[in-house]
Amino acid sequence: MMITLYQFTPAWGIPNLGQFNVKVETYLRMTNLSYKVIDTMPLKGPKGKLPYIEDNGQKISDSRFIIEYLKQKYGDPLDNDLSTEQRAIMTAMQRLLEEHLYWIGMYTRWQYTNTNWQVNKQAIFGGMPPVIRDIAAMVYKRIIRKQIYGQGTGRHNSDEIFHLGKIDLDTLSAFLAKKPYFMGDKPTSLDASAFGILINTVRGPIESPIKDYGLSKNNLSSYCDRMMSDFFPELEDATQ
Ligand SMILES: N[C@@H](CCC(=O)N[C@@H](CS)C(=O)NCC(=O)O)C(=O)O
Repeated sequence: MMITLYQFTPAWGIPNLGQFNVKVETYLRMTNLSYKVIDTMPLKGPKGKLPYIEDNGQKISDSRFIIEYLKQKYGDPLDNDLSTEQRAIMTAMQRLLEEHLYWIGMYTRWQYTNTNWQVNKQAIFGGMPPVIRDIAAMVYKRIIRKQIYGQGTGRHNSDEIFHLGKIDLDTLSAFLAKKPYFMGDKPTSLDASAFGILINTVRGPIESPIKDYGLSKNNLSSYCDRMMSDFFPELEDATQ
């Protein structure tokens, strides 16, 4: 039986507007696992978030548990020869990407400018009938803004938020340095996570100082191109 990946309908010429959806789909492609995709919305998921997968009748939610499951069930060709120290660095980097830089992206989309909000709204809710779409978007916007505030990012002003985001990008750029992938010459699961967040930061139509800053980091920008041509060649032209 084939793995089913549940995620948002693709938009913006990038693999997905959901950073964690890109992460899991990239991981599936990196490990050559066969899968099919079903477009859906977060509320349908077992934990009210995307992505989730279904495999052999079992539903698994959260990209971290999904990847753990896939490693256990289908082997771990990407990370199995890494040292304990390398694994420690990967976990720390993953947390920087997924638990910090991610929220700056969320602020940028849902709160920073009305233009970004309209673009975001269209991508997420555009497939719904008009009145329902507007109500769902309004309700969801309040929920997400509360999340951004609850996490803490939403308590700062935009200059402060982007200042913190730039430190993340400096860190990622310095750590990547001249390597093709974050842990060296070969892709690892950290690249699935990094690509999910970075492609959503520097490509696509969401404009912000953090996008400009990411684009000014040549190694991060060419990293996105490299990952795109390695794992999503069918989309390569759309993002140039
Ligand atoms: N820790 C989760 C995060 C998943 C997540 O935040 N997904 C977003 C879309 S990419 C979502 O479904 N948000 C909807 C919500 O928070 O209501 C993971 O690694 O999968």
